[in-house]
Amino acid sequence: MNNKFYITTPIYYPSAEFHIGHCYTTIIADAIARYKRLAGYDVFFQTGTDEHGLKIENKAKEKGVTPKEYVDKIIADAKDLWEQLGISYDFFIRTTDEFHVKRVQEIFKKLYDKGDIYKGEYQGLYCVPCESFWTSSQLIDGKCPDCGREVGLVKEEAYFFKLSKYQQKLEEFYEKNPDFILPVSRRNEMLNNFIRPGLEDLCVSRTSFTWGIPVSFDEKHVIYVWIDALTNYITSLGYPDNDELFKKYWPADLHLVGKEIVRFHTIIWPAILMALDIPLPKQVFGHGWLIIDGGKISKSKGNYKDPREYINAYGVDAVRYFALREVPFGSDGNFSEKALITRTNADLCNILGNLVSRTIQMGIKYFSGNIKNKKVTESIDIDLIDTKNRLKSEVDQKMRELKINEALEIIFELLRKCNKYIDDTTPWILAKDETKLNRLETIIYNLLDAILVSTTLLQAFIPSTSEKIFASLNINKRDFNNIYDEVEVFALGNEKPANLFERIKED
Ligand code: ME8
Repeated sequence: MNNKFYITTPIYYPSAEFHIGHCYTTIIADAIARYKRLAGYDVFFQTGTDEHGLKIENKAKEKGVTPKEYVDKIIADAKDLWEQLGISYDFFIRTTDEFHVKRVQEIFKKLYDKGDIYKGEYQGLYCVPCESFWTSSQLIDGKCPDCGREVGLVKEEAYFFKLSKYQQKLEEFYEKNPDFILPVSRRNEMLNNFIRPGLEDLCVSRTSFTWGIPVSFDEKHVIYVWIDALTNYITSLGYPDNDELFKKYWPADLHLVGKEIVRFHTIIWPAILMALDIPLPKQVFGHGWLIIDGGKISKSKGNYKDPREYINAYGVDAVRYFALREVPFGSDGNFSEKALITRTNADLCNILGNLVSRTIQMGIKYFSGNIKNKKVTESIDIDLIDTKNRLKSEVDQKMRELKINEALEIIFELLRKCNKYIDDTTPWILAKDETKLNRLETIIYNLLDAILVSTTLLQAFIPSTSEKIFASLNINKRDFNNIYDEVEVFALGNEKPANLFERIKED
């Protein structure tokens, strides 16, 4: 059985410290990676940084340091952020890594030898902060459509990749692989707005800056961003000179990217791979943006806080949960501290935290922490038990469709039902009647059982909270293999559980 799963985030520009938008993609990739690991897959989860280019060269100059010194500092900071967020990446690639530099040069040479890269002259409108060339029709009011700044006319000798040659092959690939791009709307956009109108050859080298990977056979050229950056997904696996990991993990199962770089991942990247004669990734998911006050969170606009401030104030799982739950995956959504607080209070504190603490406290108070299923079942239990029994397969289905927020919604639906079940069965009244103790124990057992199944799933999304719940239940961590194994006796011990989430003041 081939049960590997290779998932990637974009490699981010370390031009400034990372913001909540970068956390968004990375948290989601992490949750998917963890989910697959719990399901028994051999997962390779990669993230990293895209370190070359004029923008970083300029930033370093401003600071009076070398580009490498400049990025090193930001990358150390990024790694600290990922650690604080519990990002379980298997590999962090830097485009300045020596192996990457060497392999990119080999790939470039391969494409050149094949005739898919040739020398020509480039002329275009260039936006320095975005490192993007634009055609005049793409400009908005004569300015860069991404950041709204001035663009300048640039003319230089350059190498080109024969993207036009792959137009038809790309169309055929899209036809045969309807799930290649998700959501479907982005697939249609790529086909109708870019591929069908015709693809132009792509400029893949520059002479206007030096902070990049030199073309090995023509050193005044540096390899321009897309061949340098996109190839990170294969150089990390050893391509082209070492095929051990490459054989094992390629093709990628899922490239997660923001919607603004879907085009690069679904047109340019597949064409490069076709030219190299290697298989295409199975899927590219283009997600929406977190927006602040109607605009994209942006390093150049500086309209954000360091994500660690949110982690310190509200806990890592509040931030993770918000990223995973708040916005339908694929759409744009609003980010604000207020929304983060509201979401944390409503779900993590009122539903999850409250349920776990009430249930465990009742278990301790009424049964000294030892709860067995006395099987005094009533009809009111059926819905709860059925929902719990269906939970895993329903969440699986949502995760297959990458409807991450809906996966969490279903888990929280069960937790909400548990809270209602407590209100409806009124354990505190049963506890006063000696003859009802077996019924009471069954109720607590059902609650603990539902919490256990939910927590097993929640590990992928909010791992540190899940760990605390396992500890309170006094049960070893489970994975999806044994998620429904029956617990004979819950032996909770006698310690009052720590509060999972404190209610945050909303003003
Ligand atoms: O594009 N909301 O790097 P980058 C959601 N180096 N996601 C956001 C976001 C927001 N407001 N802001 C950023 C690059 N992101 C290239 C990629 S890949 C071979 C090269 C996330 O630092 C989102 O995933 O600009 C987006 O695609 C990525 O960060 C862009 O990061």
